[in-house]
Amino acid sequence: MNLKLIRNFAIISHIDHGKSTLSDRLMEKTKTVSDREMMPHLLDSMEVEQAHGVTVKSRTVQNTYRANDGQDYQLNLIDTPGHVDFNYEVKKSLSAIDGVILLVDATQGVQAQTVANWRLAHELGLPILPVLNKIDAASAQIDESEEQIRQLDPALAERKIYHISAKTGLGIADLLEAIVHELPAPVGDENSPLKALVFDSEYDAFQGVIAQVRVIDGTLKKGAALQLMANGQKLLAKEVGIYQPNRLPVNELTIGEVGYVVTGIKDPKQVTVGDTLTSQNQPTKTALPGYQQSQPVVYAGIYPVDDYNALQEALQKLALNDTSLVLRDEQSEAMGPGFRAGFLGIFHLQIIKERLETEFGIEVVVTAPNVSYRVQVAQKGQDIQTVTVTNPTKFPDFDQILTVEEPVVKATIMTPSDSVNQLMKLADDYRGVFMDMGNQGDYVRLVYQMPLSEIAYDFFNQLKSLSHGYASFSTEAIGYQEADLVKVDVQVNYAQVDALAFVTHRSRVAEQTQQLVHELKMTIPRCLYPMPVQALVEGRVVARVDVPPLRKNAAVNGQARSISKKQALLRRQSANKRQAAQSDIELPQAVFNALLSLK
Ligand SMILES: Nc1nc2c(ncn2[C@@H]2O[C@H](COP(=O)(O)OP(=O)(O)OP(=O)(O)O)[C@@H](O)[C@H]2O)c(=O)[nH]1
Ligand SMILES: [Mg+2]
Repeated sequence: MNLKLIRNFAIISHIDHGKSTLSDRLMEKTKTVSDREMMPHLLDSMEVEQAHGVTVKSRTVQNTYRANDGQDYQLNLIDTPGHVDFNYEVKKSLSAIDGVILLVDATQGVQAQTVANWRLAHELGLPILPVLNKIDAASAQIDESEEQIRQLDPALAERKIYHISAKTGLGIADLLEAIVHELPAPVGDENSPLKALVFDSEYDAFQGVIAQVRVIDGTLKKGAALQLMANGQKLLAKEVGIYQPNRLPVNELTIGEVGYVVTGIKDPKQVTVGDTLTSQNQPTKTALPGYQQSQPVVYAGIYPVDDYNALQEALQKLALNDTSLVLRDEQSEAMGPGFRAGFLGIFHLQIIKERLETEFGIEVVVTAPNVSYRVQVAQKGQDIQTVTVTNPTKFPDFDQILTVEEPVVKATIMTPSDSVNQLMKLADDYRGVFMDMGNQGDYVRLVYQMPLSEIAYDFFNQLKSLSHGYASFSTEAIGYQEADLVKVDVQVNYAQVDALAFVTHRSRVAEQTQQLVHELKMTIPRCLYPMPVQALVEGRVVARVDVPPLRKNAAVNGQARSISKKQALLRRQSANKRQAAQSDIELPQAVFNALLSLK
């Protein structure tokens, strides 16, 4: 393929600004997909994506476009996710392309993830094609949105901003010409040894690991003997192909092209995303720089409801497909063997749980998520140590703790001016410290310093509901800060349940523990005897309720009995109790959901 006729680009934007709908139109106009096969959000093929109406994975599609100059261009597009929890997907995609379409919803204007994704592309020096979408909508504010785009990137000041409606197809023909003329062709050396970037991968039950690649130099031929440079893993290119958007085998991928290789490797751990693929006989000298591992934001325990091995296998395959998922083995007294997993946010956690269920048919219990803490501990006769804690059960004993630090972020909220007061109150409620405020077009920009643990859970939902969906929000880590945090232990029937422990701010303890024990009263499966549920902080019980028994308590049911009979009953009951304290308590997911709903 002539390099000059190839365009590799990604579509980036804030969530819901219409990337997947635009991809639909581009595939339709270039006849990559027939009318019969076409359906809205064709690239959001995962069940979880359809259920939530959001893109979770980047998808690559090769289209052929006959331009007005009469030539056939190969347009490799990547549709990326807009949700902040899947930002790592955007980062990976950007390393495989030569330019981006920056899509802005004209009814919303520039939003937090527009800025964040623009910055990613800008830092890589990628050419940017600005496009305004949804101009068919009655509430479209075309001039204001254009102004915001020009403010965001002064380099776009003189450039034409394309106006489209991804829904009706308006302006798509012009956009296709703009892609050909305004975005650059790839560069590379055809005669150099093969160098290809593995920018994503997936697991196929029959074919093993399938690597998504972008050929940088040389040619990738079917049947070639290849090797991965990071671990020296050798492989045979059993099949090479392109996405249209389903896999379509071809004989070779030439420089600048984007496609896939069936590696035949069965162990998902052998292939890392960001690695360089080269030829065994004639390897390239230098590897590509690879990716930085993403840093998890929240952690949670994942435990199988029945089969541990099936869960382990499924998680390894998922981690191959989603490299921002970080896994470690974990053993819980209450739940048995399982995993400690790190996620980029709560939505990410929810999606992984749902993918385990829909794609692998595995039911799991997920514990309440937490952030990581830095704890200074002093033990008798030992030096002061700082430990990082990502699991509340590993939180040091309170009498050894000197200080506890939690991660804090700089949170930037963009909101229409009529919601400012409510959002400032919201930020206060979530322990936010006001830093700055300013205007950006019609929007007000609020900057707060906030503990990560406060915003990781339902802050985003609250923000959306208070601003009727208009406010947006982005964060930037700024380090750790000391806070008065304590660990809350939970005992059910006098037995400590490690998987229910959590860490919280001391000022929240009274309210949260009351709420928790009452939630647990409703969710813990009942037994034949009353079971106390208690929350403890620093060894003291701070809240307690009894889970009522399935049958009546004979000793207190108001019947007239002799006192000695009552005493005999009570003795028997307390003997039951002691026996029960050692017995297993079943913990369904509902019990952990009670922890999640704490305010
Ligand atoms: N009126 C109008 N609605 C549009 C247009 N383009 C997209 N939409 C709607 O906007 C919503 C979001 O569109 P998507 O294509 O899923 O947005 P996205 O950017 O892919 O979203 P994420 O992948 O989750 O970030 C859908 O309900 C679309 O029907 C448009 O041009 N006009
Ligand atoms: Mg999408």
